[in-house]
Amino acid sequence: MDISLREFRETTAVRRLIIAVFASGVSVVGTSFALYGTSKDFLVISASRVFLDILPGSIVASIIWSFGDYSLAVSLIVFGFFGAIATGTLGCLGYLFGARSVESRQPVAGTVSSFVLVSLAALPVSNGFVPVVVPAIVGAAATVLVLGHWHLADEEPTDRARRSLLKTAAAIGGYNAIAHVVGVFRGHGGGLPDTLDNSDGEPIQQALDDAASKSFDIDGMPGLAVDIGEFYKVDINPRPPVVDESNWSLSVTGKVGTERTFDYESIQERETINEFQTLRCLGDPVDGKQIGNALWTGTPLLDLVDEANPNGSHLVLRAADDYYYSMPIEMAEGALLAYGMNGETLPRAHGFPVRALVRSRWGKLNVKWIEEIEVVDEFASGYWEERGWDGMDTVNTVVKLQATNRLSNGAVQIGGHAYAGARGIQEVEVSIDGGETWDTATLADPLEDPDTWRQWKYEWQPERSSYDISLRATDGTGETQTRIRTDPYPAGATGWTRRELDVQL
Ligand SMILES: Nc1nc2c(c(=O)[nH]1)N[C@H]1C(S)=C(S)[C@@H](COP(=O)(O)O)O[C@H]1N2
Ligand SMILES: [Mo]
Repeated sequence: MDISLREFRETTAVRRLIIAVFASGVSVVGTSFALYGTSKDFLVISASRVFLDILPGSIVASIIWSFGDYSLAVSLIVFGFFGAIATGTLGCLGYLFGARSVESRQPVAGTVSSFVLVSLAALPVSNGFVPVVVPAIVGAAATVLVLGHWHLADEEPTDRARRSLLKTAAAIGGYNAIAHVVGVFRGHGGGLPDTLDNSDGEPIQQALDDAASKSFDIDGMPGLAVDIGEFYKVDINPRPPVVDESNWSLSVTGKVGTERTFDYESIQERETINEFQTLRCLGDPVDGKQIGNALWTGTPLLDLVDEANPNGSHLVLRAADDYYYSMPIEMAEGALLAYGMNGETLPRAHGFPVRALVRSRWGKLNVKWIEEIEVVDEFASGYWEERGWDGMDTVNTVVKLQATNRLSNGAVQIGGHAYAGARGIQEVEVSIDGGETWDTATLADPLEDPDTWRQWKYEWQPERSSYDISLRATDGTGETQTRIRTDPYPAGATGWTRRELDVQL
């Protein structure tokens, strides 16, 4: 009798502890989410960043590059779940430790100690002290609400005690549900202003129409201008930072005669350039999909720098998510500060309010959510360079095989885009017999802007049921791609594109 009563008390105690761990941890994470949305101050975001930073660069890259739109949400939930368990466990341990080390006022001592332990543990993975304070206070409050009557577990639990525990748990759950909704709302950042001035929208429409008319009509293949929804994204965070354009500004700092600051409106009032530019990620394999081309609306980047009278040799572009890249000033020749994409306000995922676009280089230099351009004396590295990547050169030549179709006349049709930065594409060659013989593909008319990809297609009547396809391009300088295949890490993928194609005869 005595033993079973003790067991009963112990299971109640364990249950209460589990509820307390969840209530405490979820309240920390939920409060942080409600306060900061998916900005870098959100503990789950800052912790995931610290976590990614201790992994080797190539692994970080593959994690980041495999974050599709859905895995982004999933990764947040997974990180959030484990974060809640960890902080909840610490919060409860802190409480018990505090409560047991004093004779009276145990709930007060427990709460304080819970707060202190959670704050200390969260500090190394948070973006400063401020983002920790309120979540840790709320977490400690949830902990004392559940554990505050801990001694109840030493007595026979009454129905009243059980009911009040359930009520407390429900209230904390309700609070966190609301916090979650607030966080989701903040994370989306609301709608974007319709700021792209379309009064001289003619050139934008003309350019998009021109791209559409030059594009081959091939099933399943993107046009020369990729739709915003289809455009690849690479982001070091699971969610893009939400930047409020009315508080945003871009400053030119460092080795300058006079520091300059530009707000969103003043950037748009400057000389306007509408220009296609292709982006390709340094981590994109030969057969990968991290490439796209869009019409960007913006203003020349170096004009802003010039107005500050620079007297250094390099620039460091810095962003709201602490991403940065430095480069020699000459490399930014022709670079844009873009606020429009395919005739729309630059989407948050692609850098709203303003991003940099640097010609002919790997995608990583096109700093999104840019906030500062610092003039310095020497190369000052960049986010991926710090992680072992090495790709400040112009892009490697690549051929993408993006569509394989069967036409109504029985022919096999293949097509895609080839890209070599501003070198341009002179020729794409196709081999359907594993590289024995080569034929030239048909090229679509090029876009007029320098750093853009080119469309190719090739058709033949099949006689076998299997084809070993190889593709290689020759850039505008007459250089044909090397056959040697290398991985993207560290300096960008090289080699010909190959694909086995089975055909129904
Ligand atoms: N601020 C910031 N800029 C950034 C990145 C980032 O994570 N943060 N990713 C870079 C990388 S690696 C690439 S390939 C391009 C991708 O641009 P997109 O997402 O618009 O396609 O943005 C670059 N600019
Ligand atoms: Mo990239």
